[in-house]
Order: sequence, then C-alpha cells, then structure tokens
Amino acid sequence: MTHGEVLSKVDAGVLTLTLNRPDALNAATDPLLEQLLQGLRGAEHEAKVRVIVITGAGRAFCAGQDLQAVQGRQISFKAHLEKTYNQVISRIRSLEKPVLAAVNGVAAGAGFSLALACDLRIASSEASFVPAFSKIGLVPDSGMSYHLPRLVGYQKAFELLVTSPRLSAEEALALGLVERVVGAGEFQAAVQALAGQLAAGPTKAFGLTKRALQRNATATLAEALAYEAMLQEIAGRTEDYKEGTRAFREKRAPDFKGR
Ligand code: T3D
Repeated sequence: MTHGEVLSKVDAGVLTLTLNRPDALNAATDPLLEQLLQGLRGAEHEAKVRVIVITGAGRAFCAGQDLQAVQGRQISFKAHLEKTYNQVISRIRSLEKPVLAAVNGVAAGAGFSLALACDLRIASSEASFVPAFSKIGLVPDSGMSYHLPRLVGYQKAFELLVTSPRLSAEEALALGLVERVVGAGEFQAAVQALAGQLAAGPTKAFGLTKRALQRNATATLAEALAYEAMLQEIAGRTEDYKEGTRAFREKRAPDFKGR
C-alpha cells in the first residue's frame, strides 16, 4: 500500500515505511506524519508484520519539521506536537514489535528524534545526525530530551543540543547513538538481513522485552523482578516458547511463528 508521503511495503514479515519527500530531505509535513502514524497503527495488529523498518527515500532519512510548511501555520506549537510528532513517537515506543530505524542519510531535528525513538538504529556510512533545534531557536522535541541523555548522558546531550554539530555515522556509533554502521553499498542488504533476522524471531517475546525495558527503566529491583515474572508468565504460554524448547531438545533451529 502506498500513501504518497510515506511508502509502505510488507515483505516476509517486514513492514518498510519509507518517508518519501526526497526533494525536501523527507522533511515532515502533517500528511507525512499522519501517514507514518497510520502505518504504525496498522502494524500493531497485523500478524503478517513482525518488524517495522523506518527509512527515507533519496539521500536523507528525515530533516525534521518541514520549515516551509510552518509559514503562516495557525495551530500552536504545543497543539501541533501533541497532534502529530508525540503520537508517532508514543506509538513507536508502545508498539509491541521491533522498530528499526534504517538511517540512510541525514537525520535532523525531529528526524533525529524519530531515529532515537526506534528500538534499533542501523546507519549507512553516508548518514549524519544534526540536533538542529537550537539552530532555529527551538528546544528539543519528539522525545529528543528523553532519549538522547539516556544514550549519551546529560552533559554530552546538553553539549550536542546547544552546539548542534553534524555528527558523522562513525561519530554517532562512537557515542552509542546507532548500533551499527554499514558501508553505503552494503546498507540495503544489511538492513534486510537484520530486519529478516528480527522477523524470524519470537515476536511476542520481543514485544514483551520492549515493555520490560521501558517499564523497568524507572523501577526498583523489586518492581522489576515482579514485572519480569509477570511477563514471563505470558511469554511462557506462547507457541514460540513451545517451539523454542522443542527445537532445543531436537537440536535444530527454531521455526518461530510470532504467536
Ligand atoms: O511543531 C513544530 O513545528 C515544532 C517541531 C519541530 C521539529 C523540528 O524538527 S525543528 C528542526 C527542523 N529541521 C531543521 O532545522 C533542519 C534544517 N535543515 C538543515 O539544517 C539542513 O538542510 C540539513 C543539515 C538537514 C542537510 O543539509 P544539506 O547541506 O545536506 O542539505 P541542504 O542543501 O541544506 O537541503 C537540501 C534541500 O532540502 C534544500 O532545498 P532546495 O534549496 O534544494 O530547494 C533545503 O531547503 C531542503 N530542506 C532541508 N531541510 C528542510 C528542507 N526543507 C524544508 N524543511 C526542512 N527541515
């Protein structure tokens, strides 16, 4: 299915959502954000989708808010963020399937925030990362002030946000902002391989893992242990758990179905 500003394709368990405004470096308009949100919502209950990849068309991942589209805009910033970006970011975090950012090129402003909200980031060696917000007199949004300090610490986050450098993919890797950097020529194949590996995994357990990490980020040990035990009760009742243990006994690779 194709919406125009976000291209959508499902193949072998992988839903790829491609931000598709390459002439504007995939800068986000309201239709783009709405279409991205629709894609994420649709993925939630679609059994055929076991992993979601977000990427960009052309040479960019996403240059953040489209700064042409804000000219003469009537809506307040607060209302706009609540209606658009906050919905997308919250949906990525609550979606109980892995969401992978395939950062093919520059990620700036809320485009950088979008990448940070995903569960994993794989970057092309041609990717770059620009906080951008302070360059135009804004504060970090779309989860940037939440995710960035958790990855790099308060001081580094502050430095990045107020100086707004353009970080190369290798610099982002060194800072822990991405998990992998792959040469541009091998990027698509590497994204497919990683997404394919995740799509063949125990989807329910992955979703519950996501829930556990988020919930327990602010929990006491006692709360974390109790929550893990509760989630394991759910995971232990899945078909994939039965298959995983059967495959172990039979000394073969498991054939997980995501159920
Ligand atoms: O509700 C709210 O509005 C608040 C939400 C805010 C969220 C935010 O994301 S605020 C931050 C917005 N984003 C930016 O400030 C980034 C602006 N762009 C840049 O700094 C640079 O373009 C990049 C670092 C991303 C890339 O630089 P470079 O040199 O590789 O490309 P370029 O030549 O600057 O851009 C190429 C084209 O894309 C150019 O158009 P042209 O001249 O070829 O017709 C440029 O204007 C366009 N473009 C880039 N970013 C945006 C954009 N067009 C609209 N909006 C953009 N954000």
